[in-house]
Amino acid sequence: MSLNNACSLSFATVHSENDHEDNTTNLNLALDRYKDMLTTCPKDKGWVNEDLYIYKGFWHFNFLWGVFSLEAMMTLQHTFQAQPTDIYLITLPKSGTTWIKALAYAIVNRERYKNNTLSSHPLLTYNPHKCVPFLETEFFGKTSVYTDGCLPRLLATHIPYSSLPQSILDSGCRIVYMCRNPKDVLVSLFHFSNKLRDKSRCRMAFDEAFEMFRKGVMPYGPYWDHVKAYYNFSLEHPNNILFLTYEDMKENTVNKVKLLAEFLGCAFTKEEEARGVVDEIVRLCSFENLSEVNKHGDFREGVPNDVFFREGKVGDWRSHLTDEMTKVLNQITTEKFHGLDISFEVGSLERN
Ligand code: PAP
Repeated sequence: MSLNNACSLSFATVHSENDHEDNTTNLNLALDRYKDMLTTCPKDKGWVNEDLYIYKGFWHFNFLWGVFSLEAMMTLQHTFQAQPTDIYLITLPKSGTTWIKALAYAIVNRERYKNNTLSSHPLLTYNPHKCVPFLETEFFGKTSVYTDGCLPRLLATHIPYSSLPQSILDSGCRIVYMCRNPKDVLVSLFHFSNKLRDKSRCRMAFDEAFEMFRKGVMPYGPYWDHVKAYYNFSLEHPNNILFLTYEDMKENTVNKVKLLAEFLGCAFTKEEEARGVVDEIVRLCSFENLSEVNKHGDFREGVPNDVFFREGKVGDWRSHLTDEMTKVLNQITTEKFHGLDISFEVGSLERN
């Protein structure tokens, strides 16, 4: 990969120029089914302001941030053309999305900003979510915003494995999956949701949040099914997908950042390491730095930049969950992850 061509805030058309007729037919059928489904499928009032709907066993927004996100996801399944050079950052919400976006963006674009990191790096001005768009919301429907034709395309998504556009799986592109201890995901989602709730909707109690999470009701959840499907995919395709945990990234940031760069095809050279480039990227993307940069302003209407930065710690669940709640979530995790080498103890993913 040539770092000189790395991508800055790059969007390109979602629709392939050679959209096949079959795809159009399949898409129309899927969208018809979707319209029927919306009237009958299980739905839940959700965590923030939007209802969640079940699609293929996972909970989804129908409408989010100005996009019909379920419809967008279905459309993407039939029309999106991944490229072998693409990089996809996949997470469940509250699992380290903002951080991994910042890190991947800084790594892939480091040549571009090497002379002005301290003053005008985009991450010192823009929320990482602006630098790396979400496939299903920010990217969908855009045709030429920020198009500068550079490669690789760096995109993020929360879409579950079973609904990922097939072209992403077939293209052989790189996927980074980051997951986090479910108990910390629950706590993070609880605070995030309460901050974003409309004034007309009262704050959610932690008991209520726990109950929803336990039942699997969270955007793009159930948590366990999302993680497990990508974990299994990573076992089958170890060269295409890097499976990371937030906990490991937190504990071994420098090593994991080097590993990430290597996986993304742009390993740090000895000379870069000696110049302190790795440390600089770690500092640039640190919670301390990014939370300061994003103290003010809005990511979009009703979504302040600072809502993506709260504590940035491992283990905050200890100050929220009762012993009984801990027992219940531990038990579900043990059962669901039985036979899988997934643990949120630091250093547990030795194969990485
Ligand atoms: P999203 O899916 O809505 O984008 P996401 O970024 O995955 O959210 O998760 C937010 C969590 O990551 C927050 O965790 P907390 O609520 O437990 O504090 C947030 O503080 C944390 N976070 C954001 N940026 C960073 C960072 N640079 N380093 C470490 N943690 C971070």
